[in-house]
Amino acid sequence: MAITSRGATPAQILHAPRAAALVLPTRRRDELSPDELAEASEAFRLFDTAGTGSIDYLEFKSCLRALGFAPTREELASIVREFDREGTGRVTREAFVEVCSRMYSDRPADERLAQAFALFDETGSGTITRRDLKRVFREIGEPIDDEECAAMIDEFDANKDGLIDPADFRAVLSEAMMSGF
Ligand SMILES: [Ca+2]
Repeated sequence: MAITSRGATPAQILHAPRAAALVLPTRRRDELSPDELAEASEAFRLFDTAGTGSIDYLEFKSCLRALGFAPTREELASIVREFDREGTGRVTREAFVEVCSRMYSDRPADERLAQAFALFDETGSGTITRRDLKRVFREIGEPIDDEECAAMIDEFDANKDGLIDPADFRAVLSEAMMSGF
C-alpha cells in the first residue's frame, strides 16, 4: 500500500528517523569521551618514552594497535601525509588525539546501531513491531496514531512483513543521518 494513501506526509515519515536518532546514543563526530581521551593519552604517553610530545611513525602505528585499531598501510600513510605536513616523520600528541577521535567515531557504528535497535525492540524479538514504535514515540513525548505508525513501518519495511528488522533499521538511521539528525 502506498504511504500517501494513508495520508502520511513526508514530514511524518521523517519522524521515524528522527525518533531513531533521538534514542541513538549520541556522539558528536570527532569528539572523544573522557574515557577514550584518557585511553588515547595513556597510549601516547607509553610510546612517547622520551616525553617529547611526539611519536614516530612506528610508535604511532603501535599506539593505534594498542588501542585496538588496525589501520591499513594505506590509511596510515594517508594519516601521516595529512598530519605531518612538515615531513618531520613524527606525530604530535594533538594530531594523535585527532586521529583517535576519528577512529573512535567510526568504530562503534554497529554497536550504536545495536544499542538503538534494542531500545525499540524491548522484548528482544529481533524485530521492531508497531507496538514498539508507538511505545518509543510515546516515550520521547511525540505520540503517534496507528495510521502514522503503519506509514512509518511501511516506509522502511523492505520485505513487507510489517516489522522493522535490523537491516530496515539501518536504513532508517541512514535517513536520519542524511536529514541531519
Ligand atoms: Ca521487515
